Amino acid sequence: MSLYLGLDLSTQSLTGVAIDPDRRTIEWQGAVSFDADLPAHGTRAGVLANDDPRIVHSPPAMWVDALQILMERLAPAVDVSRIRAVAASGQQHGSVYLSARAPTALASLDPAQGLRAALGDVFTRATSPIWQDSSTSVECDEIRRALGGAEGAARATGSDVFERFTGPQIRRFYRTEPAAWERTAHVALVSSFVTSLLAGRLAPIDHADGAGMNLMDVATRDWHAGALRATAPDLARRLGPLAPSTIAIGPIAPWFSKRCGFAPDTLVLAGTGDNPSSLVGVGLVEPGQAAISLGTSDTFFACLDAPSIDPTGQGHLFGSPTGDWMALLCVRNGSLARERVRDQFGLDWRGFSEAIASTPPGNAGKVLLPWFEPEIAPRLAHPRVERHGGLSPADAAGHCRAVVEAQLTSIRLHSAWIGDRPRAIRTTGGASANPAILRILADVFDCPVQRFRSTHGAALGAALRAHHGHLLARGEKPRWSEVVAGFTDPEPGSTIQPDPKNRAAYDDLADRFRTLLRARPGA
Ligand code: ADP
Ligand code: XUL
Repeated sequence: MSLYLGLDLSTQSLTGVAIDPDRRTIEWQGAVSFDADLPAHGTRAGVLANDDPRIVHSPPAMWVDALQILMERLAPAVDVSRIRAVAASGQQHGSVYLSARAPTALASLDPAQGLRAALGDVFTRATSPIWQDSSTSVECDEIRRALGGAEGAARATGSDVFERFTGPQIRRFYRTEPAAWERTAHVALVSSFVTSLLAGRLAPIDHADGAGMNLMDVATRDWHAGALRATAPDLARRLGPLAPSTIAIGPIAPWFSKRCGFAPDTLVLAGTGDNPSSLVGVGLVEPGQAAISLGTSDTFFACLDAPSIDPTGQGHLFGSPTGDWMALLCVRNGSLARERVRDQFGLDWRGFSEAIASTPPGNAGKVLLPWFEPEIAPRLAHPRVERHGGLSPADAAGHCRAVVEAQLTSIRLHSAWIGDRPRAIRTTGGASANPAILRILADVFDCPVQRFRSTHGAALGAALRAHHGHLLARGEKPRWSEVVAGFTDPEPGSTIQPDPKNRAAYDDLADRFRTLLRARPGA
């Protein structure tokens, strides 16, 4: 009967998932690929080329176009009038800069026009820095100093100051383009921007995604006065208030009801980050379990009932949409590094998986350091690609295994602060469809790996949040465990058990990796 729609605006695509909670079914899944469906915007893997490899931006106008296309694909496939609520998630940290015209433009989107034309020119910055950007080291140093060093920054905002986080990105914009900053009346995150389009009004940034900005005080869940001061003048006004992830923003904008057939009272919920949304989408609504998302970035995360920060300064504390906390480790060289190795040897995913299967666990000692781009965890300002243990440049199968073993071993080492070795790891993201990768994951972590019906954990999480928020708005007291039940149960018979015979090989690899990480690059 009632349907709920979840959207995820990620690095390379916009995905939608529509669910029927009564039947516990996924009624529709669809995606708009930025490169393939919107070639006019000129992105590769969702981002714009730049002469400076540290600068990674995407055009927000492309995201507006993607939303229209997704709706055009949804409308003939699903009875849109049955959708009771919509929620969105977005790649974290990326920022959208809007003029003072934005509230009026959002409130008066003309259904006779395409969404981008209806919105008009509301951007004070034509491109949005996204999470892959690493151009703000100077700004990071300044903000870190103002917050009392790396530990002070992490205690205040949940993370040391990171290049991709929104605060340093805002500071760089304010410094390098002061006139455009002056014209900027509103700064949105990707998640709050999509939500603003859906609701036809400026939507607040939620506590979960807000924790990825180096601007939110994790103790009070309000803006941190010292961080605001260290970032840019008059920032609080431009950011607007923070809000819990569960609040309703209002009914869907008439552009969507008139043009796509949504009921005018379809509720729009607050947006959140893709990782917090995935936490719900894989069912981590109670503390004590862990998950990995193998998407454009690889992220390892867990739900916490109390805030905790990484003493090594490489991990993050974000909010969970449930109101709990989330510990997260983010690896930039995820899917794109695997694709790079795959393409280097002219393989497809099947060939890549067969190559892995043809090599022994531990790769007979062959190791690849796979950081083709600057890395987030471990924190590396420059790429670092090295072959060790006799891995020859022409060894295709050795490289396929080595890139995955290196990524997952590195995640094992850098996620140790999150807690004991997990009892099971839930998986999501595009590469979680690959059993060869999941087998290595189970062995590296020496724990069972669980798979799900959908690899779109963030979009599914958004749909589940839409259902939860709709029940709340009706005055009910929904329990998260009941909202996710039936959607986030691992696929029966799909669990991959670790092979105890491989334990020693991966303990050895972890030791070797630790030593290589301590060594000077290239030594
Ligand atoms: P995002 O983080 O942008 O939402 P996705 O979760 O959609 O990304 O994952 C996209 C990535 O999934 C692609 O870049 C691709 O490398 C990877 N992928 C898709 N299918 C497979 C597969 N069978 N094996 C390994 N990786 C895959
Ligand atoms: C998390 C991070 C990425 C983005 C893109 O800190 O930077 O995972 O959210 O998915």
